[in-house]
Amino acid sequence: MALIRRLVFCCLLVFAASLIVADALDAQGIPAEEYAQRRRAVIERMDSGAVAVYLAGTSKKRSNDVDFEFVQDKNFLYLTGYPDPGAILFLSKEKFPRNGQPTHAILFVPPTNPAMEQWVGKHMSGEEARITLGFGSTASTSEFRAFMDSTLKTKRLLYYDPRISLMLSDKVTHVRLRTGREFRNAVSKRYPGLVLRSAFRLVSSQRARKSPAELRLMQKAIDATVDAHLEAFRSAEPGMFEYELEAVIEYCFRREGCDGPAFPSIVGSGPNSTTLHYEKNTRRMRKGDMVVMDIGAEYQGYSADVTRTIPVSGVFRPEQRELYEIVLRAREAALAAVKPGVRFSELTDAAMEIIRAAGFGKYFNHSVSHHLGLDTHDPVGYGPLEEGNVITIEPGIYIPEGANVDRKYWNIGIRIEDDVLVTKDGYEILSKEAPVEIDAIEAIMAQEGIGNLPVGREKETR
Ligand SMILES: [Mn+2]
Repeated sequence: MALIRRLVFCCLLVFAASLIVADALDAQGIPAEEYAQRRRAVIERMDSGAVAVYLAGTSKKRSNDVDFEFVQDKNFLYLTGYPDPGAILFLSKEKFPRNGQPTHAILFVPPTNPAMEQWVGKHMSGEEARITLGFGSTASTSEFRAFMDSTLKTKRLLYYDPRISLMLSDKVTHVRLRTGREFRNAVSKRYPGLVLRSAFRLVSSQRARKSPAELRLMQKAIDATVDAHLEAFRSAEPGMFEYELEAVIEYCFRREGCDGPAFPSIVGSGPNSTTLHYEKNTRRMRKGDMVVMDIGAEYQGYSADVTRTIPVSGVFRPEQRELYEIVLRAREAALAAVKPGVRFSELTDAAMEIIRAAGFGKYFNHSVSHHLGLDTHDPVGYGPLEEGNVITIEPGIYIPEGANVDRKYWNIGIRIEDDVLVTKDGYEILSKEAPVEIDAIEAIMAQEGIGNLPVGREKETR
C-alpha cells in the first residue's frame, strides 16, 4: 500500500513537472533543447583551451530613478533564453567538473534579494533556468569573480563581451576598471599570456540561419505588423496627426501579444516622408501628403520590419502613382534576385538599376536589404545569402523640397519594405499579407479603422 501511495505520488510529481515544462515551453517559444544546442554550436567553434563569457543586458536610466523597460541583450537571449538582467553565461571548450558532474556551461544568476523583489518582482532562479532553459549547472553571480580568477589562470584564450569591464567595475568583482583598455591591461597583468577575443563573432553566423521555432516567432511579429498596417490604412485621413497613426499601430502590436515596437515607429508624412528615420511623428497630415510607415513589432525578442507608403487622402495623385510604381518595380527586381549565394550588393544593384533608368537614381540612397532577427538590423555578417536567412527588401525614392526635378515631385518619399525568407532556390515573402498594389491599398483605405472611433470623453460629445 505504501509503495502504491509512493508510486502515485511520484506520478503526480512527474505530471506537475511536465506541466511546468509545457507551460515554460509555451511561454518561451524556443524549446530548452534548442538553447542547449545553440550553446553546443558556439562551443564547437571555440579554439581548444578557450572559455567564453556572455553578459545579460543591464537596465538603462530613463529619468531620475526610473529605468527604461528592460530589454535583454540579444546574444545573451539567443544563447540562454534568460529574461532578466545581471546574469552571466560561462562556456568552456573542455568539460570541467562541477558538483561532481562534468559540464561545458554554467549560468550565473544574481542572488535573490527580498528587499528588491518587493519592488521589481522575482527574477528567474537557477532552478527554473535548469528546468526551462536546458542548463545542467547554475551558480550565483556572487561566486563569479572567484570562479573566473581560478579558471583564467589555467586558460589560454578568453572570448569576452566588451561590457565585462563594466561588470568587473562594480557589483560582481568589486574591481574598479572603467575602459576596455584598462580591463585588457589588468587582465594581461594578472593572467600573463591569456589571449582576448570578442565573443560575438562566435554567435553571429549561427544567428543568421533561422530555425523553425525562430521563424514561428518572427511570423507572429510580422503578422501583428501587417495587421497594424491594415488598421493604419483604414484609419488615415487628412487632418489627423502622425502620432494618431502611431497609436493605432502600436495598439495593434500589444493587442496581438507582442512586446511592443522593436524600434521607434516611423510615421512620416509630406516632407517628413523624405527623412529616412524620422520618428518624431508630430506633424498634422494634409490632403495630398504621402505617408511612409516603417514599423515593426517585437515578439519574444524577435523583430519585424515592414514599410508601406500611402496617400493620406486615400487616393494616389498621378505623380505619386508614377513614383510609387517605380519603387514597386524596383521591389520586384530585388526580390527576383533573392536566392542562396547572392550578395547583398547584387540586391541593391537590381533595385537601383530600375530606379536609375527611371531617372531617380540620385534619390535612392540606402542599401536595399539587411538581416532581420532578434535585432532589427541583425549583426550577423553580410556574406552571400544562405537558406534560412531572413532579410528585408526595401527600395525607396525620397525627393526633398528644392530637389532638381519637376516640383510636382517635391516632398514625396516612398519606401516599400518586406520581410523575406531565403529558401533553397528562391524566397518567400513573410509580409505578403500587407498589400503593395495601388488598387488594393485604395480599397482598404476606403474602409473605417479603429483610429476613426471616438475615445473617452469624445464618445459623449460626438
Ligand atoms: Mn529595414
